[in-house]
Amino acid sequence: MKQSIDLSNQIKDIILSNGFNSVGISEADKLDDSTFLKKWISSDFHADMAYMEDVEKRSDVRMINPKFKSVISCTLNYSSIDSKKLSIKAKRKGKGWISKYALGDDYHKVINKKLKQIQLRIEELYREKINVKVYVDTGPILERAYASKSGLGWIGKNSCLINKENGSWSFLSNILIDQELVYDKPTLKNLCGSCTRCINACPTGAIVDDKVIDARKCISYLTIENKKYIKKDLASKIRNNIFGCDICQEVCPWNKESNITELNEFRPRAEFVEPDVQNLLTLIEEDWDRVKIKSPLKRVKKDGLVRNILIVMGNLANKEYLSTLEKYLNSDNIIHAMTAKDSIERIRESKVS
Ligand code: B12
Ligand code: SF4
Ligand code: SF4
Repeated sequence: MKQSIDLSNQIKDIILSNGFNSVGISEADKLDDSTFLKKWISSDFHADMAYMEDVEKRSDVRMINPKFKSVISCTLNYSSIDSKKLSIKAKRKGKGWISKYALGDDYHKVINKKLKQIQLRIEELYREKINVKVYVDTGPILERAYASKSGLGWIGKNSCLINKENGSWSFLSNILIDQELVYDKPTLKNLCGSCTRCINACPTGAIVDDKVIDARKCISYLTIENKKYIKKDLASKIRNNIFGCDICQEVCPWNKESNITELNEFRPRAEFVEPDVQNLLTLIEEDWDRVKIKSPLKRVKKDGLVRNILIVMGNLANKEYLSTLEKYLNSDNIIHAMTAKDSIERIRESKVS
């Protein structure tokens, strides 16, 4: 037991010394949350993210490898701008919004690199060869549920993992290991209380129940994962969100005083902070090969971003955008042409939410 305590503490020290904000350890067994995931899938809330359907694997890491005994969950703060900067304020100034998590370098690469270094150091702690696997949104793991189980926070009504000290602006990642460690106590206290700010603020009504998101309505899904045409009604509710959506976290009282990350890689690129949508469109059309380097924005591809900016132009209801939108009416890209037509109508009618 003593050895296990020492090793658990040494592993935690390694992780924290690599810049992570918190770390917790839980036993690798079946998560109670599998019932919620099952229900979520059967309600079609996962839209066309078919990879989510492997419920058994996502709720029990031993399905990845039966040898795994411990799940080490880590959080890393990504908030890189003043917490007073909000998407809603940017909209009032006629500006667009790119989610805070996407302002710097792609977190998958940044965190994976850190985790690989940590993996080497953990392996060095053991005399015999051990099995270690690292994940940051890169495998079938219910990351929020494991993080909560290892005491790193509670799952809020907006379904995000919230920590008393750091709020919810943090990425989650996991290290699976075939060694028994000392397990932390789960976070049992949910500090949302009677608050419903996130539910009330969601422009599309995507938070359909406590902790339940209908991805088909979620702006984050619509602007990142979905590459299709977005119908006019739904598009008009996307507000000024060009990539992802921060609204249900911006309104959360636990994020009021969030710390700014010290990580260089997450430093915001000036062109993405409260962007002028016309300038951003020009940048993406003319300089995409440079813009996409290391950026999470490349997930939606150039065509997806252009579609999103055309939607936002319509939502900002600025008549100055009409001439730009008219140029897209004859675009070979049918989604751009349809989106531009809708946005022109919206600006002319000025019916925006
Ligand atoms: C698919 C996915 C999405 C989808 C679906 C979101 C969703 N809420 O399910 C979309 C594209 C919409 C999305 C959006 C975002 N995502 Co996302 N996403 C994921 C991914 C890949 C899987 C999530 C998942 O399994 N969803 C299925 C649902 C059922 O599971 P869950 O969200 O974990 O919810 C659990 C609880 O709510 C609980 N539960 C459900 N119902 C009930 C009811 C009761 C009574 C109880 C007790 C519990 C309970 O059970 C669920 C399973 O454990 C994870 C990475 C990962 N591998 O986990 C990242 C992840 C969740 N996303 C993340 C982020 C940052 C975002 C965005 C903030 C990005 C943005 N700014 O646009 C938004 C936030 C939107 C939101 N409010 O959730 C982070 C969250 C970090 C955090 N602190 O919570 C993760 C963990 C990625 C990472 N590695 O950091 N995402
Ligand atoms: S990310 Fe935006 S659209 Fe999705 S649930 Fe939160 S507020 Fe609603
Ligand atoms: S806004 Fe309120 S209800 Fe929503 S997650 Fe934050 S504390 Fe919980």
